[in-house]
Amino acid sequence: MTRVIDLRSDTVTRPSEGMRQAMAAAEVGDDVFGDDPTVIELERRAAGLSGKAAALFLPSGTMANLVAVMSHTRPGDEILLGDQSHIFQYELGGAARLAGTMTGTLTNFDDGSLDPDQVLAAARTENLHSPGSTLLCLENTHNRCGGAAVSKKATDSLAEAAHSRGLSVHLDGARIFNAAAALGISAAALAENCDSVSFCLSKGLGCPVGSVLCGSPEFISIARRNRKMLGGGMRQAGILAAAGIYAIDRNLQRLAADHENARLLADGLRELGPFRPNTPQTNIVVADVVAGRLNDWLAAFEREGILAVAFGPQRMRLVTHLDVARADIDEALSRIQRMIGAVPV
Ligand code: TLP
Repeated sequence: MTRVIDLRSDTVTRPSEGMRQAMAAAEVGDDVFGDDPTVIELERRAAGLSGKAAALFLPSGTMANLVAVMSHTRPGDEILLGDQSHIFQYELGGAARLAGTMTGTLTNFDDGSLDPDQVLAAARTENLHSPGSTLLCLENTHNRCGGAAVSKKATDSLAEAAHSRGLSVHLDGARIFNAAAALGISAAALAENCDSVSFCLSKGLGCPVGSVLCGSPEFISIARRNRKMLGGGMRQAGILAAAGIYAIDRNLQRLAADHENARLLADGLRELGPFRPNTPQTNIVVADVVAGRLNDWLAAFEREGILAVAFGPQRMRLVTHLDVARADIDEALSRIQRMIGAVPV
């Protein structure tokens, strides 16, 4: 049987044998009572990695962002965010529906950043007629911008603009360690001027589940209440946190290999002709289909055991990760080469 090369997302990684053993052996308590030692240890490490004083373990990146928005704002406030951001595009409007905030979108540049002048122009002071803008949300790496790693300089100037108008700053750092690896800088430095940062354990780090939200102790104690309200209080969560600790110890250092594989994949796709891929900075390849129909290509990929997702009317996304080796990239490219001619263009 053809081996499936699953490039739909870095969320598809399966926990390794070592990770499963660490989970099975985890010491646990009841995290809602605050006495699960493994969760406490994961939160301590996450705080250290992000350069913040406290951290909170959550089931998903979506909940981490929602809890961050809820904890920084009051219902009726406006949050400013990029029009291509995950919070705006892919979180079912939770910021509006569940946090009661209004979204003010700013145009994302292709490099994933925003214009600090647009932040200054858009930030509103509450008055008899207008809501007040109280939060700016940033994203790094930027998913829809092809995994762009946003520089510290760009992040800092956006945070400075937001702070000058009294807004807090939340960084959706679902893949912040990919950004850190690509830029050769620590995640803590990237998030230094953001008031909170979240990151996912279940993407490039290879855990089955889990995200962490980091910030000041005061912010995290508000976030803990909001997590509980949303049903995200977990009990013997140390079993999941153990996977996170294992991933921080073993899988954080290898992300550059995924970036190298993404570059090889993009280079190979470009040479084949029907695709116009980005030049990936991290582990996300977005490729415009310039000959043939996207759905025909995706169906042909699937028949040949290559899984990718649609990312626009004529655009596909392919993501490299822990369970995809260099040899799989070569294999995927040779399978795609064999399809040329079979897919109508
Ligand atoms: N992104 C998923 C899909 O939802 C698109 C993916 O496959 O990339 N922030 C960013 C920047 C993300 O890319 C994601 C997941 C999240 C937050 C949400 O994380 P989860 O899936 O844990 O809720």
